[in-house]
Amino acid sequence: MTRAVARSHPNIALVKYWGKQDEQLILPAAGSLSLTIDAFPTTTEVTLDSGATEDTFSLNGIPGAVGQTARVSALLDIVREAAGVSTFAHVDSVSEIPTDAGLASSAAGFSALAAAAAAAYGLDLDPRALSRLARRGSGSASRSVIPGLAVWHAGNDEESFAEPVDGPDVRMVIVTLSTGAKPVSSREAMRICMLTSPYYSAWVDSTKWTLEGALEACKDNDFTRLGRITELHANRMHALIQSADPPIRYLTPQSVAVFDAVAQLRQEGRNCYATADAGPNVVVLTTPDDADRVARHLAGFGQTRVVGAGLGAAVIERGVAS
Ligand code: 2P0
Repeated sequence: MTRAVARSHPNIALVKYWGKQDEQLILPAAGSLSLTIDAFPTTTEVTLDSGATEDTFSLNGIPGAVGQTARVSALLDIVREAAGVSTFAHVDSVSEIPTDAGLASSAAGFSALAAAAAAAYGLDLDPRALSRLARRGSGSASRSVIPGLAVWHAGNDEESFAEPVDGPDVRMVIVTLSTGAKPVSSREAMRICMLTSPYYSAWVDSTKWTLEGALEACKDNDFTRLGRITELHANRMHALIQSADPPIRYLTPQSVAVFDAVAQLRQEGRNCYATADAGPNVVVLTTPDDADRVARHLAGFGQTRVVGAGLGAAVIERGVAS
């Protein structure tokens, strides 16, 4: 039985992905920019089993829920079709990230799965093709294939992949306020925003030029501009989310308090800007010089962890299972 093991890390978006132009192919309505981080990896083993009558999936040793397993199986179907192989597989993942805490667990999960499945089924994919494959599992997973800063392009199926971006050396302080499950999944919340918010088209249009500004800031090595854009874009995404009907709110009073504390730290001369994904936790973009001080200052709000740029998805073992 052929097997492969791959590891991948989560990414945190500086310019957010929130909305699709094609739900089937997972094509984003606009491009986005993220940092793949060097913490909370997911390690996934894919083992082909010629005797199996269906795919199986476990996460941290626990059999996946029906919906989770179906999403894993759907990605394996794409790989099987490309490889011309019909064998089912066992997929076993170990995630060091708190699932559904709003820390993009699906990005590390589906990029590790894409890399391991491609290797196990014998597909030789370059990073661009691997990013496109990971995208089919979860949009943000396209970016976790890439190390460090990555831009994920909007476009058609061929054009929509992530690739590396040069930019300033940054750190992030992850402020974990809650590890509980979020009230509405990102996928569902994006759909509700698209269908009901009067601001949705303005969000998509403005994200296009926000991304252009962020890429210019990266090119110019301009941390301050990149940071300002990061915080602005997070605030705009959460404003959009709160404008949906029924409204969705991921940020808690605690999250808002961290945003205020970050603004206060800036007034005191620290280089730091806040962002938050589909959950209450806050991530602070900062510089190598300021990271420890920012983390110390925010420790009263929750658990803090300083992270930097991490590796992209990689196969770490391959072979024949016993
Ligand atoms: C991002 N998020 O850019 C944004 C910000 C959450 C908030 O990408 O439907 O789990 O699987 O493509 O990838 C979460 O979206 O959604 C996400 P699907 P995904 O990081």
